[in-house]
Parts: sequence; structure tokens; C-alpha cells
Amino acid sequence: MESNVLTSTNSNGNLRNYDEVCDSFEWSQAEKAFSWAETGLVNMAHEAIDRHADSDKGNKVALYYSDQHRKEEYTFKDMRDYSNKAGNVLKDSGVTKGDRVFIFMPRSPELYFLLLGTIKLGGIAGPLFEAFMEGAVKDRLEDSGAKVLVTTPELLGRVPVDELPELEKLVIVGDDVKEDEKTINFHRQFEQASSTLDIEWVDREDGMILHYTSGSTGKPKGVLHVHNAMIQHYQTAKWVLDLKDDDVYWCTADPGWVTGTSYGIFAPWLAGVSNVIRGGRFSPEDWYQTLENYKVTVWYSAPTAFRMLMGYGDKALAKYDLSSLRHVLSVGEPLNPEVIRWGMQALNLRIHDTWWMTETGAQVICNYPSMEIKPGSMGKPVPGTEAAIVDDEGNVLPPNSMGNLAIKKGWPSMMRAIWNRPEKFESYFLAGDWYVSGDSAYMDEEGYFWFQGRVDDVIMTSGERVGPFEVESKLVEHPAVAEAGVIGTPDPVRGEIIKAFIALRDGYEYSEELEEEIRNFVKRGLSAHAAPKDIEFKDSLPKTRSGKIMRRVLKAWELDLPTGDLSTMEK
Ligand code: 6R9
Repeated sequence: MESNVLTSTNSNGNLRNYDEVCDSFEWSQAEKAFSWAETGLVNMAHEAIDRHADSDKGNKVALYYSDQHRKEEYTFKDMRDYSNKAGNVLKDSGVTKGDRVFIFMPRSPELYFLLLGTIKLGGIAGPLFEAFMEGAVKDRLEDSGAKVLVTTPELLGRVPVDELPELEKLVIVGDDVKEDEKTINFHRQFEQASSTLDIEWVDREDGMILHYTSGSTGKPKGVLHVHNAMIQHYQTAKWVLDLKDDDVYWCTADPGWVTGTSYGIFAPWLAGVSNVIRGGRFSPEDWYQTLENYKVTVWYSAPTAFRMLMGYGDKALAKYDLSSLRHVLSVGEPLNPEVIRWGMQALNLRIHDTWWMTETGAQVICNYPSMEIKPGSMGKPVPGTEAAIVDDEGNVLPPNSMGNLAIKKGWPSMMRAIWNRPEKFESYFLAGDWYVSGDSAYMDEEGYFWFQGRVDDVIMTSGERVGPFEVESKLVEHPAVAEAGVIGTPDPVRGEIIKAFIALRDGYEYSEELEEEIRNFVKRGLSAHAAPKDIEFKDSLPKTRSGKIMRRVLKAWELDLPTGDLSTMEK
């Protein structure tokens, strides 16, 4: 084991003496930076943007945006003015404190102005992946009671406006938008809007952002975060991202995923650094080009992306000058030691794994620049947070025992609610104090945490959480499908891929066309990433006597493992 340790070459990291800081650090020390220290009130968008705009960083580039068609730069002053303008457009649409504003569009500067504008008004922003199809969009808007939806003309067709009585206004970002009582042409109003706005000063416990995420049962749940999360975003930007004033930072995640807001918006801008945002889809050459063009120094991405780059080969890599890179991080899935080895060889840098979840709001277990890395380990808890391995009753287990990865309640960026579902929120906590993550792991004698798997059936495909239940529900909506069971199966690039087992209704027979039709049905109804890559047809599926599909048995079939205890199985 020891021979595998990668020593740090960065004695200049912002977190130099991990153990000492752990002993002495209190979150209240990080709060001094923010306005509430003086006024008792705060606003994330002020702290991330306006505070810098009004300082000597006003003319510094805050956002380097590019995609296939656009290449733009915005200073902190620009970001202040444009988010004010966007805020005014939303204000005219009736947005006030606490209202849910959903933003369903591809990455573009406007998305960021509008998200910040929402927060400036004290609204709760709900970012949605552009890949979502009608059913997924409807579930989220309905559950949250969204008042305003921001979208594009291209995506509007996937919004069942007539079925959403609480949705009052549509703000459309695009050309040739026809306005009516409900529909607002963003560009026209934005042009005319004032670039000053009275920020809504809120309590640190007021709602700010709502991210929907999948569990193993039920519909996706709305995880609510509050302005207070900024403390942890700010502090981990220093310790984990290791950001310093002259860094150029790129987080590849879309804001539809928590990484794309916590670490694509809040953390870098709270730290006042230049933030690169690249629109469009993943392509290896494009990504290397982006790193080179902007001379990115700190880069935050995900194992699936690293594996794709790895698979693309080092010849492509050799064409680009990536010498500006100094710190690379990963999140979302287990970071294979093999990928870390690739990083050492191809980039000459260690890739730093970080572990956290939508529900934790910010990084919790991480590898720090100044620390030794044990490839395969997620690292150690962020100072100020307490993580442990607990059994199902909430008892803390000794080192090297497998159990539930849990975090002591009370870290600053912890979710504050599951929207509309207080009992679901409570169900995350064991013995009152421990937040139970749903991941199993162990901790070694030196305090490093090692990921083992999900406790539940949640599938991780290309770093995205897919709830099997949601996919199964969609599948059985198809007229030919009697029963469906969905599992994740190992995939060298995507981590897992989605596999569906299907029993057909009487009168239907397997054909390639039917298989494709069923796959497309899920694509159209939920999203492409939720559609099963692999479908296997069976006469019937293993079920418990209460009729629950036994995914565990499907998994055992798939992986050629023993099926275990079948006593509850229906015969
Ligand atoms: C930020 C984010 C959370 C789940 C989490 C775990 C998996 C995240 C990981 C990791 C192994 C890591 N996960 N980071 N597994 N090593 N470094 O990913 O949020 O989309 O809510 O997913 O992702 O299973 O429970 P989210």
C-alpha cells in the first residue's frame, strides 16, 4: 500500500498543515468575510459578484465564456450589471423572495446572469439539464411549484405549460420570440432593463437553490440549499480547489448538476477568480484546446471525462500546451487508480479525488494539494466536518470496517429540506446526528476514506445519478412492457451503464424494432442518459411476494454472482 502513495509536490497549497487546521478550525472563522458579520443579512450573488465588482477586482475577468459560436469575456463589473439587468427582467415577471425560478437551457452567459439575478431577488433557482424531456421537466416544475421558467425556443416544446397551473411566466431566451401575457422576450427586455437593482438582503438560512436528484425509490426529490452554504463553498475553494488570486479555473460540470453550481459558480466567484465556462458537448480536442487557450491553472472534472480523454490517446494530448495546469480535481464517481496513473504520466500532475453529494452541497471528503494521496481513496474530511463509518443504528465503527459513510449534522452547506417532503428529509438522519449518505465505505487507520459502493440501487452513469425506479416507471408506461427491472452494470468508461430487464405483455413479441422503440420511449420521456443502453427480454422478472422487483437478483444474474437469500422471492 505505502509504495502506492503519491507524495505532494505542492508545499505551497492553501491548506498546509491538515492536522493542525483540523484541531483548531471553526466555521465561524470563515464567516468573517461576508456581509452578515456586519449587517446580519447576506446574499450569495452579492458575495460572489458585486463584492468584487466594487473592489479593485472590478475590471478583472470573471467569466471566460466560449462555445462553437460565441467567445466572450465578462469582468466582475459586467457580471454585476448584467445579473442586475436579468434580475430586473425577472422582477418585472413578478419574481419575489422565495419564488422558484427554473432555468432550463444550455450553458450560455445568459444562464449565469439569470441564475445570479434570481438569487439577487431572493428567489430560489432551479437549474435543469437541457437533456431533460417532457416528463422529467414536468415532474420538477410541478413538485417545486415553479412560478417562472426560463428556457429557449428550442426547449419550450418539452414544457407542458398547460399542465402546470402554478407556472405564471415563461422567459424565453432566443431570437424572434413572440410575446404574450405569459411569454417574455428576454433579449428585448434585457436591452431595456436598468443595470441597477436593489438586492434582496436575506437571512443566511433563506432558500437559494433547488437541485433535483434521484434516489432508488419514488420520484426525484428537490434538495434545497440556503445562502449559508457560501461558507463552505468559500472555504473549500481555498483549501480544496486551492484557488489563489491569479488562477484561471475551469469546472466542466453543467449547472443542472450540483457540481456546476457549487463549484461552477459559487466557489470560484466567492474566491474572486477568473472562471472558464465552455458550452457545448464533450470532445477531447475541444477540451484540450480550452485548457490551452485560457491557460487554465485549476481544473475540476469527473472520472468519466478523464477516462474518455485517456481512451482518446496521448497523441492528441501532445498537440496542446497544457503547461499552465497546476491542480486537477475529480468528483462524481470512484476515481480509478488507473486514471490517476494516467494523470501522472500524461499531465504530470496528481488528480485529486473529492467526495460529496447534492445533499451535502459542497465538498466533504477530499485530497488536498499538500497531502499524500493514496490512489483509490477519496481522501480525508474537510476541516470542520466530521465523517465516520456507522452501522445501521448509527454506532461509529472502528477503522477498516465497512459500513455507512456518514457525516455529523451541522456542516454549513448541508441541505435544509427535501422540497415538500419533511419525512424524506428526516429519513436521512440516523440517531439524530448522523447524516447517512447512502454510500458504503471504510476508513483506514490513517483516516483516509475508501468508497465501496452505493447502499441502495442508484445507478451512476457518466457521473450522473439515475434512479432505477424512475426508469422502470417510464418503461412500464410503454404498452408492450408488463414488467421492468433496471440496474447498473459495470462499464470501463461510464462507470456504469443502464441495463433493463423487461417482460413483455401478452400479445407482444420481441423484435429489434420493438427494442429500439422502447429505448426511444424512455429517451423521449425522461432523457437520453436515462435510457437503457442494454435491454434483456425475459418471460418474467424475479419479485418479492409483495411484488417488488428484486434488482439484487437481476444484478446477480448479470454479474454471474450467487443470488443470495431468495426466501422472499415469489415462486
Ligand atoms: C457531487 C455529486 C453523489 C453520489 C455519491 C457517490 C458518488 C461522488 C464520488 C462518488 C466515489 C467520489 N460520488 N463523488 N463516488 N468517489 N469521489 O456527485 O453529487 O450527483 O448527488 O452524486 O456520487 O455515490 O453518493 P451527486
